[in-house]
Amino acid sequence: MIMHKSANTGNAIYTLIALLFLFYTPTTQAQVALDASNGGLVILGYDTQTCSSPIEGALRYDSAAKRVQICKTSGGGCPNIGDTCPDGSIYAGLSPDGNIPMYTTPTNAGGIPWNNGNTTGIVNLYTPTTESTTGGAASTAAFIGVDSDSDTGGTQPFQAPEYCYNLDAHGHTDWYVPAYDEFEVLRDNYTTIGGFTATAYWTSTEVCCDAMFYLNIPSGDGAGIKRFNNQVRCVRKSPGYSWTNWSE
Ligand SMILES: [Ca+2]
Ligand SMILES: [Ca+2]
Repeated sequence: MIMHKSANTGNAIYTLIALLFLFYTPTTQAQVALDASNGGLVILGYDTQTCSSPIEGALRYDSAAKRVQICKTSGGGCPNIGDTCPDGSIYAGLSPDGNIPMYTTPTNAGGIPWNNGNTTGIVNLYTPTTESTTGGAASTAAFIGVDSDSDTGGTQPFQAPEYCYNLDAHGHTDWYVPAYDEFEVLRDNYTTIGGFTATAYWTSTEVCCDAMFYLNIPSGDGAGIKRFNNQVRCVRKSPGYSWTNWSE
């Protein structure tokens, strides 16, 4: 009898555990779509939901910051190359590394040396990141905080990459010097984008001989010695859609 009762108790516990699993639904991954039949679709999601054009207007709960966010276009209103976007930047075309929309400032930054203007103590990085012809953001960042003049005590800046890296314009701080292939996208439509002058522009693609590649408007290129003053035109990339805090 005692053995029999014990077996029954064990079965009851197993049944209870099974029921707990059956009714337990994790909430952190939940995605709920509510179809409002008279127009509009409301999508509710949690942290893992990706913001993209098919779900523009969707709401997401940011569980870490405990706030609701809305998926909306960040580059809307400027679909054609040369269009001025609502934030005041210019749509420049699709990036060569994945067709991501690129935006540029309406005007040049000015003539700036790549290094600190120094003729000696030239510093070269020569890494796959800085020699990339498509990864301007990473290449620009690689020069930030690095000493550009090994003959002078202390740390001297790389002026051109520092300018774009530190630029706070049109509500964005993720500007960089375009790499070779990225600047070619701008050059292909330089008259439509506007603001260019017929001269040499820095790219963030490092080349031999203590130099960075430059591209000329309207054509041509070369290896620009780092102390030269070349024009700079900062760019940034944005997929066009992002999660924005509900209150903003
Ligand atoms: Ca130094
Ligand atoms: Ca920055």
